[in-house]
Amino acid sequence: MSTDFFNFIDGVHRPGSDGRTFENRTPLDGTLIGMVHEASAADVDAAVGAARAALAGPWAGLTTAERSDLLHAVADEIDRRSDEFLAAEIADTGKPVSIASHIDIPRGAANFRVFADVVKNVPGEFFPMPTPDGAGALNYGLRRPKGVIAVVCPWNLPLLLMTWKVGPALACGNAVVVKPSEETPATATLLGEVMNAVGVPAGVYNVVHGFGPGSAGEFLTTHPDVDGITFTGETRTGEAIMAAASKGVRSVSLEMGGKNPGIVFADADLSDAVAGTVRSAFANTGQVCLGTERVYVERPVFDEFVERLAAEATATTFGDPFDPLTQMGPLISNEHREKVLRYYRQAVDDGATVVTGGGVPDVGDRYAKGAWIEPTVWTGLADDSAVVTEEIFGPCCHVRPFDTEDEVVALANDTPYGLAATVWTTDVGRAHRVASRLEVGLCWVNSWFLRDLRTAFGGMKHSGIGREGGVHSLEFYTESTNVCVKI
Ligand code: NAD
Ligand code: 6OD
Repeated sequence: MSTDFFNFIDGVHRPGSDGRTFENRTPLDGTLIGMVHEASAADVDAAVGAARAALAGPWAGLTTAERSDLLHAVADEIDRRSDEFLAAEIADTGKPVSIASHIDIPRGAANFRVFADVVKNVPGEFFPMPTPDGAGALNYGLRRPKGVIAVVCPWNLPLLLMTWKVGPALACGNAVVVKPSEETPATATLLGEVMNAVGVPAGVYNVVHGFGPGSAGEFLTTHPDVDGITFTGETRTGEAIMAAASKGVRSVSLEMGGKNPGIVFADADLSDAVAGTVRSAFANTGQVCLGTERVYVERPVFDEFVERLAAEATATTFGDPFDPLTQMGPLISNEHREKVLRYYRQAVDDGATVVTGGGVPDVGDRYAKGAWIEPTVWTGLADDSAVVTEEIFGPCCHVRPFDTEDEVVALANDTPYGLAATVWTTDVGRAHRVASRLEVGLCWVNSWFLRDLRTAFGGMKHSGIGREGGVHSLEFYTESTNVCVKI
């Protein structure tokens, strides 16, 4: 059965005004899921107009507590319809239920709950008189919603990453226009039904479908009535969006690519380090911006680590996404698989030892047309090989030995990216010392993807601009006014 994926504008699911559609196929086996209705420039204009009008309507009249209650209702409704969200996400991405039911869908709900609570508990800024130089004045800060927020999303964790932005945006009183990835239109569309069901006013949440340049992505990010653009995706796309945002001086929040290091010291609990690296390199078929594609292992445990990591990778189970024992789904598309396989070939050309993987698994006739790929471990590449320096976004990592702490910090930082790192050690002093020297926005010690949604999330260097999470999200989703009262 095929489904239509409509735009969601002013509380109504609608086809595109010029009748254009494109196919949505599942990467599991290439079957058609349904047709996506592409938004025209006029549709994007209508969505932005609906968002602007909502800011002047009943939405603006809600107290923070009332808005917070509505967002809790959104979260509860996602939970109530979690089977539908699960089915939609699995069809779009092919990811196994073991991931989608533990990570994607529960986080979709949690992203509303956390920010609904955060905005009720933000302390305001207040400086009593006198000022430090003796003036008779008291100062306090006001915060107001930024306005119409464009939310441009990738395909790897569609509901999770969209709601990570929509949750705080709405909690702060903004209205949003979401542009989901063309690869994963389903859960953003379904969320429109949830918004209507719980009574979020029309126009507060809008969805426009389409592509980037010459399509909904460009129409939205160049629209003059958008006040801020929050984007997650590739660094090159972020650069284009930043350029678009400069016209009209709109602010941007950018969460982009990474080439994240994992560092394993010889004193680490090796079982934990192996299990953690299996997750950080291969979870979601390696399509996680925080994933580890470069692993540095202290020489005394290098051979054992590589052997144990490769054994885990070789034992990976593929297949039916609804089987709870399936560990790995396909990549998002055959086109993306071709890109990842180019790196697999490049590794061989550059002289890598392919410890395991390197190709396409046999998943049987049922899934023969899907975008399946083997988890892959390499050793022996030069530090300047493209495989070691460029983001691949597949289930693969290069493992390299190191001898000293200074050496590994220099290797880890030798990248234009600065998103995340993972350090495995039982030496507490070393853990803190190394974490403080790594040029990343997020550093995990003896864990990976352990998330507290109140903390600052984002990257430095080419990995992004700004931080989201907890009160940090308020920096982007609100404007502040300082009131100075002369006494
Ligand atoms: P992408 O940049 O190709 O696309 C992301 C979104 O931008 C899509 O909705 C796309 O249609 C839209 N888009 C593309 N060109 C545009 C343009 N010129 N103007 C406006 N919109 C445009 O990214 P992707 O392939 O969907 O996702 C994978 C990338 O995302 C990887 O690089 C990954 O590291 C990154 N990512 C980063 C984070 C993070 O939090 N830092 C999280 C997830 C993914
Ligand atoms: O956990 C999050 O909040 C988050 N933004 C995760 C990003 C994962 C990237 O693929």
